[in-house]
Amino acid sequence: MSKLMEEKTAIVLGVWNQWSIAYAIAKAFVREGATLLLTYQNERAKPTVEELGQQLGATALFPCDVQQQADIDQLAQSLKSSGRKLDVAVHSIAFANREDLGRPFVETSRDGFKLALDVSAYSLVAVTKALAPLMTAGGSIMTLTYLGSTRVVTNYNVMGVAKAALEAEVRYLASELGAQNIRVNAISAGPIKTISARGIKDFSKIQDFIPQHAPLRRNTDIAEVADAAVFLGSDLGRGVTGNVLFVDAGFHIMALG
Ligand code: 0WD
Repeated sequence: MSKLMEEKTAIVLGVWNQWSIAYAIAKAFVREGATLLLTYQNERAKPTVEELGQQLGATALFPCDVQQQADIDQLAQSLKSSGRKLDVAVHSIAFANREDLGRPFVETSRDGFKLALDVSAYSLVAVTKALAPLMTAGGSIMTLTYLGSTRVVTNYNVMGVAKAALEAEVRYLASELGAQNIRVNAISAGPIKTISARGIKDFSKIQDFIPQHAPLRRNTDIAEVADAAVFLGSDLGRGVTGNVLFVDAGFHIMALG
C-alpha cells in the first residue's frame, strides 16, 4: 500500500515523552512517509525529545515554549531560512496549574485562568500566525481537544474552558485560512494515560467509566488518535476543515445508557 504522507513535511509541537499523544502522531506520520520536524518546550524536555526524534528519524528539532513569542518567531524564522515548505502542523499542547484541576472550578484564580488559556488556547493562534505563511502549497493544522469543552467533566475545570476557546479558534482560523487551502481541525480524543492526564484528579475513574458507557465499550487507543491525525494531515482529509473530530470510542454521543 502506498504511503499517505510522502512528500509532506510535518511539524509536531507537544512531544514530552514516549507516552505523549504528539509522539504517537509523529510516529504515525513517519510510518506514512512524512518528513518530520519536532519541537521541545525547554532544556528539561530536550534530551528526551532529542532521543525520540532520533529514533523516529526526525529531520530537525527546534526549541519552542509557546508562552515565549520570541521562540515562536524564531521557529518560523528558522523554517523560513531553511527554505522548507511546510504542509502539516500539529499543536498538542496544554497546561493548567495542578491545583486548578482538583478543587472546585469556582475557585479558579485569575492567574491560573490566564495561564491555562495562554498555553492551551492562545498558543494555537500564535503558532498558526507564524506557521501558516510557510504553507505555500496549502496545508493542514490540527490541535487536540477534549469533551470537557462542552460537557462538565469533574475536575477538568479551567481546562474545559480553555478547550472551549480552542475549539472556537479552530472555526475562526479555518474560516480565514481556507482561502489559502489551509485546513484547521481539532481531534477530540478520549481519555488517554499521559503525564498531562495524570495531573487531573481521579483521572483513572474517568477511564474506568468509559468502557461501561461508550458505544465501542472500551477506552481510546492512542494509535487511533494518531491515525485520525494521518487522515487530517494527508490528502484523505482534503475536504475537512473547521471540524472537531471525535476519536473517543463514541463516548460523546451518550446521554443515558
Ligand atoms: O487524555 C488525554 N491525555 C487527552 C489529551 C484527551 C484529549 C485531549 N488531550 C490533549 C491535551 O489537552 C493536550 O492538548 O492532547 C494534548 C497533548 O496532551 P498529552 O499527550 O496528554 O500530554 P503530554 O504528553 O504531557 O503533552 C503535553 C505537553 C506538555 O507536557 P506537560 O507535562 O508539561 O504538560 O504540552 C507541552 C509539554 O510538552 N507543553 C508546552 N509546549 C510548549 N510550550 C508548553 C509550553 N509552554 N506547556 C506544555
